[in-house]
Amino acid sequence: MPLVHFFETSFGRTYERRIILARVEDADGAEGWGECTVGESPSYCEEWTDSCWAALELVLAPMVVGKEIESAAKTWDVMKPVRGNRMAKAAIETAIWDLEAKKLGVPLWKHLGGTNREIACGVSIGIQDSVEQLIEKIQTEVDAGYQRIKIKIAPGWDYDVIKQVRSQFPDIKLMGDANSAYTLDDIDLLRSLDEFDLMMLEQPLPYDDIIDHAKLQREINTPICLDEPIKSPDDARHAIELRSGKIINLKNGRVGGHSESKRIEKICRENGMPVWCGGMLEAGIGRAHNIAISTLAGYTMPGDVSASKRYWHEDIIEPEVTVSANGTIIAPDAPGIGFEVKRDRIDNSTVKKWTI
Ligand code: OSB
Ligand code: MG
Repeated sequence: MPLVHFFETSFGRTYERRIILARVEDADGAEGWGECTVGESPSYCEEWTDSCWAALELVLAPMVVGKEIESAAKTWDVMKPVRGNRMAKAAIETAIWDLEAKKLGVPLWKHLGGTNREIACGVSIGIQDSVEQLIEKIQTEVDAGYQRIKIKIAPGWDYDVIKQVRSQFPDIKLMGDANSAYTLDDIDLLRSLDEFDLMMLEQPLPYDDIIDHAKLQREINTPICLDEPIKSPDDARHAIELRSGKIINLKNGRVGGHSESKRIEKICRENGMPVWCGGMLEAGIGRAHNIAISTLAGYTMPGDVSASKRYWHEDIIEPEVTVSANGTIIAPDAPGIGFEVKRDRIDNSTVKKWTI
């Protein structure tokens, strides 16, 4: 699926997405849908589209299909013998949650334990060809009502860019996401960003680090938000104990699905660590799952969950995800993910299909 506009991070540009969807069916013929939120190359994390396809086809689907699973919440345990591969696991795991909620006739957000039906939304804006373009894009999103603006940063697209953005938009909730583009050697530059009153600085240091982030957090005032390194409840606990940051961007795919997100949300809520739901340029099914999980009480900050039309000319769900004028999304009340899956739209874009 081609993106409406390319998305550039410190690790590169994405023009179109190759997305794996998982459809599960139980013995009664009930169905559920999940989306593998992995990237096309192993640059955000070790997993990528083709590693997930292999993991799903050769290991995970054969492990789950035909099993009696007491509840969706137990799916994680069935796949536990497999290490890592969390984004692949999440495709199946979230599909089974959708199936279970549909069978029970309840909206997924309620079934997951959500309490806050109207979720707060922010946007993530990639690196642009010019600062003028970036400022134009920010203006569009501020006008649309989004509650906070995240801009991608990287060496050469940091201090001066943020300075210009800040002077144009002195009062918005603004943050930067470096996707691991810096090291502790850049501490002076990272400290200099303190003057812009950023809501947070997301993942400045290496993707697997929580030690140097703790050192950095002691040296700067801007709250650090961790993304890439938090893959499990233990990772979240360790980051809290080490004070590696003050906020967590909690991505369903990165942690292996809804059950693990729920466990991390609980640990963070009990320890006063705010979380928000991150995005991976999802199509509608992944987006719908993000909306559902964002309704949990610990998700106290605006997430990267935004309208379908920012990404797609035509999404794969109906209705498409829309955002209110105050930058919120209301979780749907229909059973399961609460959106219709557009089978024709999916079939027309499908290049490979495998059934077990
Ligand atoms: O680091 O949050 C990130 C997209 C792809 C990979 C990593 C990230 C992102 C985003 C986009 O920031 C969030 C979205 O709008 O889906
Ligand atoms: Mg990030």
